[in-house]
Amino acid sequence: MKNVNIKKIRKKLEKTLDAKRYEHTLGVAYTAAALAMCFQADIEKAKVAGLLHDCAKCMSNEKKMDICQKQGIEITEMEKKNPFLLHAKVGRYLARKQFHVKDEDVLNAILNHTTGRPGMSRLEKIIYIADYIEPERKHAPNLTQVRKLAFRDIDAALLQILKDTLGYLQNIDSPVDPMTQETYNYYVLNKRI
Ligand code: DGI
Ligand code: FE
Ligand code: FE
Repeated sequence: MKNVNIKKIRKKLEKTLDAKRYEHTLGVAYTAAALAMCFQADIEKAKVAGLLHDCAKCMSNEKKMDICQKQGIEITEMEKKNPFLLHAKVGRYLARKQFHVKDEDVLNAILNHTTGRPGMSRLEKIIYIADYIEPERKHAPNLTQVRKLAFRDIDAALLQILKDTLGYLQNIDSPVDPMTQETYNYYVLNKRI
């Protein structure tokens, strides 16, 4: 990837993210790289997308909303009520503007890492899954099985994570973003796409 210096990205993130988020970020980057090796995806893109997926996570809600307003990024009703969801959209924006990422697949992987989307690319699936299974994650249901499954059957792992995420959100009575529901519905019907 041209214009992208992984070391520089890491240094910058170490300054802007809190310690816990930075550790999570490194975990996602090397888990994504391992998944890319396993499924013959671009390892460098996996690392960059993994590093940058949460680059807007430690920004205040006000700042995220402000960036969206100034940049003409649409804020949905769901995002207005749950502004943390915006870290994906704002993350994509920062990846392009501050980290000079031009690759659309990497930018999409950042944009869709929280809710997923119907018809995800290989790289988008890798980041979505790596975010869920990276070594620092401790509390997700079925984590041991999903970690093993991810390296054997990426699509089965994706569906399991979507299912467990919806179950978790229902359990804690948290509103479900229409995109999260749509993604699940899509992959239940299209198990191997
Ligand atoms: O940023 P991270 O914590 O690393 O991971 P993430 O961006 O995937 O966010 C994880 C949280 O997002 C997890 O607790 C599940 C939640 N989430 C995913 N889809 C939805 C959602 N939360 C709400 N309220 N609605 C959703 O549709
Ligand atoms: Fe995130
Ligand atoms: Fe994350």
